[in-house]
Amino acid sequence: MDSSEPSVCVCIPTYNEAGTIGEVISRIEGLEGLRKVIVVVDDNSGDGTSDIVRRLMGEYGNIRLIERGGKLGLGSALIEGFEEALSLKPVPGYIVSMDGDLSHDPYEIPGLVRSCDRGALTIGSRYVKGGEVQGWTLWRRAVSGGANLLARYLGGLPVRDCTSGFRCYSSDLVKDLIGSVTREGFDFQIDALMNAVRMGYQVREHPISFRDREAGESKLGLGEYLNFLILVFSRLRF
Ligand SMILES: Nc1nc2c(ncn2[C@@H]2O[C@H](COP(=O)(O)OP(=O)(O)OP(=O)(O)O)[C@@H](O)[C@H]2O)c(=O)[nH]1
Ligand SMILES: [Mg+2]
Repeated sequence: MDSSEPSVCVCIPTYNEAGTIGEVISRIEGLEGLRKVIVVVDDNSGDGTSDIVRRLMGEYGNIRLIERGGKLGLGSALIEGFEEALSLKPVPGYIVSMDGDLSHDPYEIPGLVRSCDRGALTIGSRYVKGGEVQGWTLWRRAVSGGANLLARYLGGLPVRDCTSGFRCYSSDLVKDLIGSVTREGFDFQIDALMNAVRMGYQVREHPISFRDREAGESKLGLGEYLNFLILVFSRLRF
């Protein structure tokens, strides 16, 4: 192992991602030029997601699995993953968050990490030049586009893809976020971004190609949309 390579902890929240989590982990393990630890935070998935992760733990020595009793929310899973990342010795320089459904391609992690070298947070962005979304219906595009317009203009965020969950954080920023982020669902992404900007951390965007999930089901329900609206309107910036 080359100690001059950047060290990264990849945090993956999972809820019923048995169809894809194995491939996500294998692709991460295949990445070269990074020292890697993978933390999966699984909320008692009924489809055997954690069994797949446990089997891979026997194959690779760098995987940790946090198992929680029930579905407690994407944001709270990420916070637990981040706490685990910060407890590693030595603490990794970078912490990546990503979905376990292959919408985020692990091959894009090195690009995100390189970009984060020049800031504290790099967002894997679908809405900057070179970024794209594959496979979404017009409705899904409109919802995502609308949410990002609201977050950008009402929330005052200087970012095109505020809702992306594919991100690379410096671990210094994560230490500060753990004490300040309060949202436990999908609105965690906006809350974390708002806090990073408010604390003066530099945020960059790096283009990614996002693919609609091919297996499993979306966990993004009506309640998550409502929580998003409440958060954006509660922190209006004109
Ligand atoms: N541990 C945990 N993981 C969750 C929870 N909710 C969602 N996830 C995971 O968070 C990631 C993002 O959720 P998705 O359902 O893919 O949400 P999305 O990417 O906005 O929507 P689709 O890709 O269209 O399904 C996936 O890996 C989910 O399995 C939760 O309550 N707990
Ligand atoms: Mg997804």
